[in-house]
Amino acid sequence: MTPETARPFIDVHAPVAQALAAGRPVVALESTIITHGMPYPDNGAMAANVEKIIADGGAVPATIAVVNGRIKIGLSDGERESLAMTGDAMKLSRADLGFAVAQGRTGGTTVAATMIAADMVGIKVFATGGIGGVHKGAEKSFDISADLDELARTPVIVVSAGAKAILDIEKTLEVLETRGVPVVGHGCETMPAFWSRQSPFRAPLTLHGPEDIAHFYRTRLALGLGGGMLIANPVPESHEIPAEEMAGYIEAAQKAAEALNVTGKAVTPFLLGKILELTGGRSLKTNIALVENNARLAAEIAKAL
Ligand code: PSU
Ligand code: MN
Repeated sequence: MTPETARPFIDVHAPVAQALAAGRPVVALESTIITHGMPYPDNGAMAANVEKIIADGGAVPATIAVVNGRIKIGLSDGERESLAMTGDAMKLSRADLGFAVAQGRTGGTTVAATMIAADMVGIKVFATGGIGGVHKGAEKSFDISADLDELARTPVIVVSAGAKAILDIEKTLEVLETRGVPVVGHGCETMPAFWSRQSPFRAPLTLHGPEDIAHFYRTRLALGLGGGMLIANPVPESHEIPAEEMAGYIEAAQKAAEALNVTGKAVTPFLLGKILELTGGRSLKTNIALVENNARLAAEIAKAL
């Protein structure tokens, strides 16, 4: 739960505040995907378009970020566009969200930090592309995203296209199970892998449609089980890049990261950038399509709640 003492640090954009006060559906959006996940100007165009999809779907979009130390729940068009152009934004997770506020810094919020901020104002649904997870080679590097812990503790529904295929999906699923996070395939029995509709792993749970997802969320709440849940929504077939094809690009990107000794927070942005390069921009088109697809579903879930 969020302490009242957080309020003075938060700016809720007027349309979001009105919707929350009236109990109308709101969908949160992350901003690391804007600041670190995609190049300019595609990032800004994607962010604007995803907001529009949510609005067209009958919910109010709330893109979350930290701007000059203020936690922003919903951005104006100008704020969103200048965030897209910022070259030196921080990448903020639970560990550094408070630092950015204390130091008056600007940063994109990851899945973890976006969940925290959404929960502070009572937003229950959040759309993203892919969550962070257990990186390949984590048994050596210990690189496990804080997104997984956040899913275990913060009661927000995260709509994703699964875990990025640059991760170890099997270990990511294991950690989520250990931490008690339900992982729900939306209309699929197989866990999707971000750019691809299929991974070699089964989706732990399957539900069909926003009504059943909303009902499951309410039931968990009533049972006092705590924490969030992950919805894995496969990328539309028309935009999929088959897993066999992605595997080569991912391996090459991983090799490049190792050769350049890329570690810590830089790993995910580096791999995404490298894969974009290797696919000649095709991975970016797929990334945009799957975020849009998730935004559509998230709006439906927010309405069902
Ligand atoms: N999805 C994308 N691009 C991204 C991310 C997700 O398509 O850049 C971001 C999310 O914000 C996610 C973060 O929370 O990557 C995970 O980073 P890390 O592995 O360092 O925790
Ligand atoms: Mn990491």
